[in-house]
Parts: sequence; C-alpha cells; structure tokens
Amino acid sequence: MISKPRVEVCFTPNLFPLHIEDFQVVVVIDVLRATSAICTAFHYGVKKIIPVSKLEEAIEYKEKGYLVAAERKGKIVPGFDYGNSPFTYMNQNLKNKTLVLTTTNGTKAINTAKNVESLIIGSIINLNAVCNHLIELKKNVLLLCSGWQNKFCLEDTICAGAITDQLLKSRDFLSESDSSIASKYLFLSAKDNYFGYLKASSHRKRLKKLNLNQDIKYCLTPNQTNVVPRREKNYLIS
Ligand code: 3SL
Repeated sequence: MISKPRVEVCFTPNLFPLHIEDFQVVVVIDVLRATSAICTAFHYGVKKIIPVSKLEEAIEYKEKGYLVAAERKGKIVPGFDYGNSPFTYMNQNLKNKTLVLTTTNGTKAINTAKNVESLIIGSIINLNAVCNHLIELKKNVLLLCSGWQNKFCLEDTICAGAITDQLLKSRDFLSESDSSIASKYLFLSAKDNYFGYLKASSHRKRLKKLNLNQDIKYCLTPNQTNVVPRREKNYLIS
C-alpha cells in the first residue's frame, strides 16, 4: 500500500530540529505580519525579497545600496526605508525591485529552515493558494510557526490549523502528530471570527497599542492573493 504524505505543525522555530526529519516542504507562517507583508509585496509586483535575520546584515545591504525594510517589536527601525506593514508594499514604486527584509521573528524562522528541499511562505491572506500548491506537490509538509521570540503564538497556529484542515479534507494527506490535531482544533474554534478570537492574544494587543488595527484586520482576511512565495538560493520569489 502506498502511504500518503504527512502534514505536521512545528509551534516555534526552536522546536524545528525536533520535527524536520523526513519533511520535503516547509511552510513558514508569520500571520502578524511578516509572511502577510511578504505575500502582499509579491502580489504588488516586488521581484525578490532577501530575508535576513540580523540588523547588522540589513545594515550591510543598505550600505551596498539595497532597499531595506527592518522591523523590531512592531516598529520600523530608524534609518531604514520600510517596516513590516503590508500596506507599505501596496506601492507601485516597488514594482520589479529587490528588497531586503529583516523582522523580529518571521525572517529568522525563514532562515532557521535554511537546509530544506523546498520552502514556501504561508499566511491567511494566501491560504487557499498555499493549500492547492501543497496538494499538487504531494510531499511531506512541515508547517513552521514563527511564534514570538521562540514562544508559541495563537495566530500562526490557527493558520497552520487551517492548512492542516484543508490538506486532511483533500484526503491526500495524513497527520500523526498532536501538534497538527491541536492546531486544527484551534482553527475550528477560531474560523468564524479570527479577529474576535484573537482579541486577547499577545501580538494582537502589541500591534493594537501601536495603532496597527488596520494591519491586523488585513492580515486576518483570508485569500486576498494567489501568490505562493518560495525560496530560491538565498532569496524569495513568487
Ligand atoms: O515578528 C515578526 O517577524 C513581525 O512580523 C512582527 S510585527 O508584526 O512586525 O510586529
């Protein structure tokens, strides 16, 4: 009997080494806001994104003349061109441009998974496109939640649960891990009102204090784009 590919959820980047064995595809998820901003940037025509983990690397790129976006704790780092708001990337001036991006957790998660065969970018705004892509690929999938400073976070887990739910419903995948089951149940209880469900969550509160409610609403609105950004060498393309 041919066995089906598996889907599993990794709650935080520091757990990644415990999960990675046997997975050919990793989906990095940072709903608020890095992977939503990345999808938005490609949807509006950005050509390449180079994700870097450290501010020092971002500064080096800036000194070489690259356009660089840098976010720490929700704010634009002074001296950089852009931050991490998806609305920043709805910008015709960025069409066909290469952008360097560093964020508190999302770009670190992307670089945590540097040795995997295939890495794609997932969020609620490209949910169905990601699921359709994975169903076509039919390979073992690990859903890597970026979390917050290596701690569990609700919105990434709910997005991982939404992907898990669709893959299992396709009947082409199976899941053997408690992390996938837990994510799916969280998704099922949140799916009718992500914004309300996440009201007490730590990052929603953090962004709300920075007056970023519009960003939160946008990032929690499903299927606004069909882009599925993927890694090639050290950069992302779509
Ligand atoms: O942690 C990250 O990578 C960011 O997405 C955080 S923020 O939403 O920009 O605050």
